[in-house]
Amino acid sequence: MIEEIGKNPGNSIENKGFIKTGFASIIIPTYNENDNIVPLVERIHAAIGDRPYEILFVDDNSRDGTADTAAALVPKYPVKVLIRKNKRGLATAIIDGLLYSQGEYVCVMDADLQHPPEVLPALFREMDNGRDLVIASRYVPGGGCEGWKVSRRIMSKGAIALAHIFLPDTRKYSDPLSGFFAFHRKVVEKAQLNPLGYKILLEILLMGDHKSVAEVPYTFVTRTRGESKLSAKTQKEYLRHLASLMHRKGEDIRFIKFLLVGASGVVVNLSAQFILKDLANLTLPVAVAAAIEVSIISNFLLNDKFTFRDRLSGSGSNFLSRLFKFNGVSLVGAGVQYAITLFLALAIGIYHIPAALIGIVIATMVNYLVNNWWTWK
Ligand SMILES: Nc1nc2c(ncn2[C@@H]2O[C@H](COP(=O)(O)OP(=O)(O)OP(=O)(O)O)[C@@H](O)[C@H]2O)c(=O)[nH]1
Ligand SMILES: [Mg+2]
Repeated sequence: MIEEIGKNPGNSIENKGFIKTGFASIIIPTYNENDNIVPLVERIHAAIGDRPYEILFVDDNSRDGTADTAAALVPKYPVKVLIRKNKRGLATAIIDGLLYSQGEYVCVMDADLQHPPEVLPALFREMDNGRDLVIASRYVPGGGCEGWKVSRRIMSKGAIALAHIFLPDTRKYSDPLSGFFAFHRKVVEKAQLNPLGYKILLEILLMGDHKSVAEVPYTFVTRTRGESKLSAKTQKEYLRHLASLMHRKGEDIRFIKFLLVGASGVVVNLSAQFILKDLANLTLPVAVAAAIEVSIISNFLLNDKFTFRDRLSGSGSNFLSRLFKFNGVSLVGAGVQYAITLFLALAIGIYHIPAALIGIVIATMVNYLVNNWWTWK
């Protein structure tokens, strides 16, 4: 009744059995959730209606009897219990659940009733309407978080903002970090999933193959039984997961390209200044200003053709509007560099060369982030 599962090297999702059409597999990771199991299964059963389904608990060897409580429900409900003896984390528990599940449709939710099972019909309705991934979202109109302190709200919104900034493909979704979602199995069939920590949806959104995604609102309610497993480690894992996804999506290479273009701009700037001042005999103020503009335009053209080429379709903006935006951002960047350099040198007393270097680094980051977010959105 309880199946012990070993290590899954490479996070394989090649299924162990026969896939049933129209069938829903609800995968629930558990760690010390004993008191939540019975009400959770009863509420899922009541909410799901006529749809054939199974519930897979993937338990990381809880010490409070979670697996036994779940196994005791097997005679009455379509429940499977998988145990992993060495605790290996939430996201990989979902992957292991996938491996042993049989449904064409897969739903992921927490065990602690913070994800109300009564939302399941809305998720499956969207799936029936042809969506291949449906997110239960806290941040679309009608959704919310019950009883969260300001600090938890800031953490949640901050984590989403990081994803939106550094992984631009997530910008379409208001809750890419939700732990409650449903998807068609084909979305992940060929995906190379390598998640870390909690945010399996982020991994599926970025590495899966989906064409139509919907968000339906829900309210994340307060946990009434059991304890939260969120910790500082979870937050660090999230940052490492972000970095790993940035690498796999080529976002780190994009930043390196932007730096290379910036370096080429220095050469263009100095060459143009030499030509305009020494060969064309313009006055110095005119030559300096014109050379700066020439390098901004050259940087723009290179970034447009090289760094952000993949963003040109569907960005909604035309060439001239991107050029104006890039010009504006470059001038703001120069202002940032100017202000930081003077502040560090005059107010803090740092020698002006390292002060300028810090100014350049910060201004480059600002330029990159704003252009990434706005010019080539
Ligand atoms: N298998 C497995 N499940 C886990 C692990 N850590 C957490 N879970 C389960 O994942 C779900 C979410 O964990 P929670 O601690 O509730 O995290 P949260 O909902 O983001 O945080 P809270 O609002 O504080 O409860 C629950 O069903 C947990 O039992 C783990 O290491 N392994
Ligand atoms: Mg929880």
